[in-house]
Amino acid sequence: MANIHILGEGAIGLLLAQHLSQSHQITLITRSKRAATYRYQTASTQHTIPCSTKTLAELPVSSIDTLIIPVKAYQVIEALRALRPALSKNATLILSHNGMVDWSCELAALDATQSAYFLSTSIAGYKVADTVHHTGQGATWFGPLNLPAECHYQSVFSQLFSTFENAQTTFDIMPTLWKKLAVNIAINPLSALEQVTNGQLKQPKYATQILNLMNEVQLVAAGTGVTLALSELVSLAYTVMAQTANNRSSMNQDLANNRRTEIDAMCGYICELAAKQNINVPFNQQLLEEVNKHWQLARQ
Ligand code: KPL
Repeated sequence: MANIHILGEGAIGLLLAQHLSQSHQITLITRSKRAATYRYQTASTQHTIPCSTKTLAELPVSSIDTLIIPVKAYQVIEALRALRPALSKNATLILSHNGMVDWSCELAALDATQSAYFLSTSIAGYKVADTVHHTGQGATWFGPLNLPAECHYQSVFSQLFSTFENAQTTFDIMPTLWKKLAVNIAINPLSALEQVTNGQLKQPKYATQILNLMNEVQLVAAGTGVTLALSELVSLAYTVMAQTANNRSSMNQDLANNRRTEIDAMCGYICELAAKQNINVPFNQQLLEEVNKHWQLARQ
């Protein structure tokens, strides 16, 4: 039984906590000290998630053996910097976020004995107060991000995630991150702007826009040396829409609750790379602008 620390108390963090608590000890790292009882709910079951909590200030130096960071894309770098001193010499670090974030400097700063992995998951859920509602399984991929992780990723996966539904390992996680990016670009901004569930995006009226978005992702990915088939991206997006049909995407929930969105790490990332490659990406550009405009208006 490992002692696993999970940063934050977001929906994905709580879903991971629920799953991992079946065979491990879970500590949630929370922003402030409070005695909360976190609950897990599906259509047929509801129970308390067995876990303890600690704030960052309560974590001794070099005390964490396994750390999962399932936070928003715009929180990842700050989290890595804040938590690095708390990692033990042989720590296992697992990143899991939507969109693309350049964490290369932070990973390079890890000790040569500390392993870093990525968990890419389209498991779906949402949180109301301290209850996480599990609404869709999606698919999960796990792979190494640095040299020490390359030796151990299969055994870390068996220890932590092999009992996850639809979970697999991959040695080369980058194409997986691109595919997840594509899925999020197909689903999140449109579902947020239209205020529809993921499943409602299967309506024919959205098909051309989704195809054009996927085409732009494919072109930009190719410019970075990642070859992806357009048909695969489109069919993946529709598979995730079906697997998470009743779910409101994270961006849908963020925009509806006037919270900052991850659009910069999704369409914004595509626009940034496209500019460097001299490629036009009007469909990603339009969604980037619309979502940001929406959020700016909500903040006023
Ligand atoms: O990752 C997701 C999100 O909401 O951010 C999907 C896969 C779209 C599930 O809702």
